Amino acid sequence: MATTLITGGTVVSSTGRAPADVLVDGETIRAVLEPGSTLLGHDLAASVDRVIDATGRYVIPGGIDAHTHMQLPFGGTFASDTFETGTRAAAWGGTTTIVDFAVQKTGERLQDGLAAWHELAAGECAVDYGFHQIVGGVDDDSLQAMRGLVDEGISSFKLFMAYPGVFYSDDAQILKAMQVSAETGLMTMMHAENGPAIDVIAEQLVRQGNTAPYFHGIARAWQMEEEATHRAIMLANYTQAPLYVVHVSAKQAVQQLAWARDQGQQVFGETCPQYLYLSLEEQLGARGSEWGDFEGAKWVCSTPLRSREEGHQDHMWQALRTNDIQMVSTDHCPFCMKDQKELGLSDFRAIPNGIGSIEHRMDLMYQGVVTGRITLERWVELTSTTPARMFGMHGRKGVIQPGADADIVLYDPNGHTSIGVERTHHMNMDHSAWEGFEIDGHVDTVMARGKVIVDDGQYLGSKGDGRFVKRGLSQYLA
Ligand code: DUC
Ligand code: ZN
Ligand code: ZN
Repeated sequence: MATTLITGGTVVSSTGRAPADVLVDGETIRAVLEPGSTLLGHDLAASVDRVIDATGRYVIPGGIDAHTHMQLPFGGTFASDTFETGTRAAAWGGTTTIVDFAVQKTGERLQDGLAAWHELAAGECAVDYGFHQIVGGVDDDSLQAMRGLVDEGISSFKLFMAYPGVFYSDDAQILKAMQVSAETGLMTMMHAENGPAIDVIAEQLVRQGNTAPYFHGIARAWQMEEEATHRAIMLANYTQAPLYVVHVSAKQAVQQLAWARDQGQQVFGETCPQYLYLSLEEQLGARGSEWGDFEGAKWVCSTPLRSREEGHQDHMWQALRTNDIQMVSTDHCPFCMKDQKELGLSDFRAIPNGIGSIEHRMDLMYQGVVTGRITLERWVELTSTTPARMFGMHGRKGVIQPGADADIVLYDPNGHTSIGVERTHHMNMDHSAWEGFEIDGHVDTVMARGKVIVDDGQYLGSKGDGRFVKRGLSQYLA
């Protein structure tokens, strides 16, 4: 097995930073050494197969994006990134593990949905991948099948309180699924929005002629997220299920999570870069020369972008600092404007919901370090260490320590990244939701299980490098 010494860099973990050399042996990390250490010999550099000079760079554990939707069937079409294109874009952006959502549609057997997802991903991925299970039809069969998920290496499942007729579960179904969650240790992941009420509001808006993307944000009011978050918390409280609320965007929903955590409940929250940077006014309400007021369709996702005037974005950054929100994923669910978002030209309800961000999460969150919103260590914690721990991969992923997979990113704080479709863009989309964003840092080198797959602006990996990760139960639970 080839050995590599990464020398001269600053190793950053969730708890600190220090100059250190990292010795990689094959696919794993063998040692983290003080510079100049003779513990493993007097001239280690001369005895390894390759030396990587990391001078001036941060050496961090590869990013873990625990919320992606490759090829998701949604809104009459499919998310435009395949496992091949989406994971390659992830690699370019310093993400070395994803956790995607296997889909059980209503009326389908859960095991069949999972098998289909394995088939889509196997041999296609540039980086390692795991699955959560979407349970789109809670019934006796699927409740039984859920009990077998942990043995399959799938320790979490997602329910939807939104999208009636598609993925929606009612309270009775949620209660039953949460009872299985409490019994097995499976993490319940919740899309917390009151879907039936949202559908009524949306219908009324469209009837009044309010059909533009902006009204997607109006229909999915923060009250619908707060209420659903509270309901999910109470059902979890009753059943004693561990609860992880996905893509939190409303400050009132954060307050619900903080309240439940203060009561000692095992409740967690995730937000996404779009809820930290983008807004109802600036993006959903955008007008462009090509698309007019349909420009906002680029940012139609659910939960929706929120009003900056109401202060949701600032509150979300604060929640990241105070640990009221524990981690940042992307909810990567890309759709092109042409032929996909366009489906909703005359009615925002028909715009496929989703934004593509998998390539930019590490950079966008690093910019939070530059602007003083979070510390360097918190950046690593939010984007890698906590996702690993939350979803049963800690020790193997999310840390630079002996025995862990050698998933390592060299990040240059003196580099620069200009985001845009004509510049850094490897996602399979005809636009970027992040066009024009400037980042004061750069992903220089990406190593995935010991193989350098991105270096100095070149992609060196190949499809099939990524393997399925069998996950254990959450290591965040008491
Ligand atoms: N939200 C999105 O924006 N897209 C896919 C599913 C979801 O919950
Ligand atoms: Zn969702
Ligand atoms: Zn999602």
